Amino acid sequence: FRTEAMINDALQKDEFVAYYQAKVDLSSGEIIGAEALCRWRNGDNGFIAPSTFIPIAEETGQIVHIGEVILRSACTFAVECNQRSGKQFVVAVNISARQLMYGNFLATLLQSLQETSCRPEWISLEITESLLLTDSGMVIDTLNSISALGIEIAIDDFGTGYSALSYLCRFPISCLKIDQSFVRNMLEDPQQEVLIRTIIKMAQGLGMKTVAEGVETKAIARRLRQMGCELGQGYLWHKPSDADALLHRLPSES
Ligand code: G
Ligand code: G
Ligand code: MN
Ligand code: NA
Repeated sequence: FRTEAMINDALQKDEFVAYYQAKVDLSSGEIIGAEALCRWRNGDNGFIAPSTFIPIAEETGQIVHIGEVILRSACTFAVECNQRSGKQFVVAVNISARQLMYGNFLATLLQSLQETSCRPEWISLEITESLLLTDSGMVIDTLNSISALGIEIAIDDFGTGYSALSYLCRFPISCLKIDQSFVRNMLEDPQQEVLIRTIIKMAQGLGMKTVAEGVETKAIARRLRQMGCELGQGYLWHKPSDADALLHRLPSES
């Protein structure tokens, strides 16, 4: 299988890099964190988007190794951002089911934190609803251990999966990321707005935060803030960039 061999080759050549997209506090407009997004820097083909290789890497199990690279980069970046800004800055890492179920994820996580001197509170994890469908005791145990370390767990693309809402109470979830498909047309489509309003209400009732994804206009950001959404992410503020470009946008403490 050609792509599997190419991914192995890329792992060997260190071609997987983390890009970062800012997360913004909708009340203050400040950048308070970032999401790590994997990019494949391929010599012949330029940048290859995750949608083309992540699904394959999940099938082959190579996502475990790619994930380790991204997690390590995210920890290093979190330390740099916290040092520069002097305020808590949280870097979110996407974790797929395969990583949690087949890698020794907790050990990998602890090792990355330790070797980079990153505090657990500086990292958060984004998981998908489909992971919670597995309902395995092992997944719940691992997520509980991660949460006990002080690492927040968010549901990515919330509202687009198939799982029951009851999982929100069974797993240690502290944040819902509202999928960009709801956000994009919210000002033109009253029904989308109702969905967003309801997600925010539910999150508030359960003591969870909300992050809106795919925010591209000031009008949308303003409306989301009025609705009680805490955080936003989108091209309005920042397109995913390399670590240095985002680091230098942060106000420096000294
Ligand atoms: O940045 P971009 O829109 O290309 O990312 C598309 C999707 O790829 C993200 O929403 C996320 O679900 C997935 N993705 C990006 N980086 C990672 C990663 O490091 N690990 C995993 N498991 N998925 C990622
Ligand atoms: O983790 P997740 O699959 O949600 O990753 C978000 C994806 O959405 C990334 O690939 C990122 O490049 C993309 N993205 C982030 N902000 C915006 C935005 O404002 N508009 C659009 N169209 N895409 C965005
Ligand atoms: Mn994500
Ligand atoms: Na998402």
